[in-house]
Amino acid sequence: MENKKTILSAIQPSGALTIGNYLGALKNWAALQDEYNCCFCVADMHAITVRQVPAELRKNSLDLLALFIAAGIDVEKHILFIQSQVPQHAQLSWVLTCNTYMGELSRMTQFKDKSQRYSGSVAGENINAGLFTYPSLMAADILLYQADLVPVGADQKQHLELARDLAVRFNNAYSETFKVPEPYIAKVAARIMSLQDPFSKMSKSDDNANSYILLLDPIDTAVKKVKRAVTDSGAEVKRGEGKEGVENLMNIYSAVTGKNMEEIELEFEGKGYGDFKGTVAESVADCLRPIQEKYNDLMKNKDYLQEVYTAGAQKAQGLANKTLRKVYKKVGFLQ
Ligand code: ATP
Ligand code: LTN
Repeated sequence: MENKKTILSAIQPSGALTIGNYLGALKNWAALQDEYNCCFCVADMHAITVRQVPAELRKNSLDLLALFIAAGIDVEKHILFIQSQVPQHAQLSWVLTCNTYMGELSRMTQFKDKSQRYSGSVAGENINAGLFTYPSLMAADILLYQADLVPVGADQKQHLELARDLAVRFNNAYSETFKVPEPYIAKVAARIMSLQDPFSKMSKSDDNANSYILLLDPIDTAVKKVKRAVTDSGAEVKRGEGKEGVENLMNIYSAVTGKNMEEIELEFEGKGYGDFKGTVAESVADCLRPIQEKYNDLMKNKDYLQEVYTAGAQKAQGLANKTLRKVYKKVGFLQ
């Protein structure tokens, strides 16, 4: 690989991706490809921290792989792989788990949120140890590749801080082994909010399908969802208190078109919400169309997708094994 810095990121195949995942993650990552060596991972091992239907997990994993490619990730130049096909993730994760404190994991807001959300539901019977130790596996994902930068949405910052703490802790205890990764949180579209409740994040696991736009939603469905988005009783396309719904649509429009918020306010001066929503809906449709076309093409050629993930796993294993060997030696495992 060329002497560029390395970035690593991952998405869980735990459901269909939203436009929030795309604008907050995939799209920004695709833009980093010229500058960095990239490793992108379909985090299927993270996904089983919540019980999955096996056939759906398989479908979601392949869909996600195809969407990475449809979003513009160049699989010739970079490494795109499926986590469970690179056993070093599970292997390093165990060593890191043995260096992670219970207190650190207990403070993770995602664990607190998810265990609360699932208690009382069917999934509540499965608040498992994996959901708790999830951040140690995520740290393994990152540290195996000696990543310099980890692009994630703002919601993952706490997990990344733990990965940094673990790297430093291990280096201090056993001598320099891991690079200490930096978070890379894009300012644009770092948080796309629910279309029905602009105070909560747009999330693919929301019960209300009108709250999110899926990357693979039929175009007319996506358009309808924008038009049904909550705004406020005013009429001005502006940011400000009480205008969170409008601001969220402005944010989506900005991420899709590249226009900044001031330009958007000017563009819609004197126009009502009807016009505004129509334009945003159109821009969303323009954003989704090429991705869906590419995705549909890729899904017609499953052999190609299989070649991509097989080659990806091989390349990833090569890098990951170097780090794992060092770690195993340092902790005292016989060679
Ligand atoms: P869930 O809602 O089921 O917890 P999710 O939609 O948050 O899942 P993840 O797999 O956790 O999806 O996230 C994948 C990537 O997309 C992460 O980098 C995350 O920060 C980013 N992301 C997720 N939702 C949004 C959002 N609403 N706006 C911007 N970025 C997002
Ligand atoms: N936990 C992340 C997904 C994830 C990840 C990673 C992100 C798993 N491993 C490594 C960055 C680096 C999420 O839920 N968004």
